[in-house]
Amino acid sequence: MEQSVRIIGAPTDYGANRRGVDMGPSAIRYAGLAEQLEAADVIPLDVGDIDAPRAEVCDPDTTPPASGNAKFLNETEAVCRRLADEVAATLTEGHLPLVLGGDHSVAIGSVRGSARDADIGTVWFDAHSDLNTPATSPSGNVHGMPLAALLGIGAFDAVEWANAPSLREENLALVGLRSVDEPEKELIANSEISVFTMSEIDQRGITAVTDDALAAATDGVDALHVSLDLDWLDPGEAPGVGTPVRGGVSYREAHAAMERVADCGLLRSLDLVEVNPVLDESNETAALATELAASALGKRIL
Ligand code: 6HN
Ligand code: MN
Ligand code: MN
Ligand code: MN
Repeated sequence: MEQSVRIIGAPTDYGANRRGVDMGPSAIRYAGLAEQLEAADVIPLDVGDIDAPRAEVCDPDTTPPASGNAKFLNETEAVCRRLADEVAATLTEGHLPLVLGGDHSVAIGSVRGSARDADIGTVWFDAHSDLNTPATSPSGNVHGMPLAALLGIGAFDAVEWANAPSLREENLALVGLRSVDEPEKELIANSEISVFTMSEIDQRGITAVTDDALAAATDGVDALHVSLDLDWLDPGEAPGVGTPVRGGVSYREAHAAMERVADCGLLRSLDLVEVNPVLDESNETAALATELAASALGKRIL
């Protein structure tokens, strides 16, 4: 039976300081997502976007956490709850959920939904480690915090909805890091999270590193969630992101990694996040996102 993939837009920018990432789902669809998925021999279905009120009509400071700073937490919670329900329902109906961000805070919802009826591991392809808590965040932007929420650690204890662990440290692997805040470094050093920096990719190659990340994430679990932040790639390849960091993976390395994801055979759910068409050049970052999704879902050159 052919795999069907349900596209779910999560048009948020609450978690990032940049207006424009809320237009990511439109940009990725416009870049030809459905055609790319067909080229991967999967059936694209589209449920449209999760309801997300515009940031201009919301108050960033409602219900701040007991300690620290986390902006738009009410709105982030509402969107992530809706998204988790949609992802879980999609899986129950036999489709693979493909979530289009929006900023990376939406992964709190997609991972929670994917983990509802299965024991999952996650590979996080990103320039950043996204392990801040409201207490450690330098920005107050929740897109820098989703992994802390999903692991149920730190000051998220004060925010009840965010503190429902959906992942275990030993089944979480981060690939492509090159921007890690000091408190995140400390957290990583005292954790069982598998971490692969750009330096390790330089030394060992993308295929070996990705295979190690997949092995760690899937050890002893049922299935795999992949979260792909487009700022994982070098800004020369993916300029349309809000927090670019030089020295990321190349076009071909990114495809090679996604091909390993497909080959592992355990992919259950996928995020494409942080595409910002306002900062992009001719929608090329959105187009790249569609291509990488196709590779992760099995598209091959021959
Ligand atoms: N992202 N570490 C920085 C912060 O504000 O916490 C940047 C986070 C970027 C998050 O790109 O998904
Ligand atoms: Mn991220
Ligand atoms: Mn990032
Ligand atoms: Mn385990």
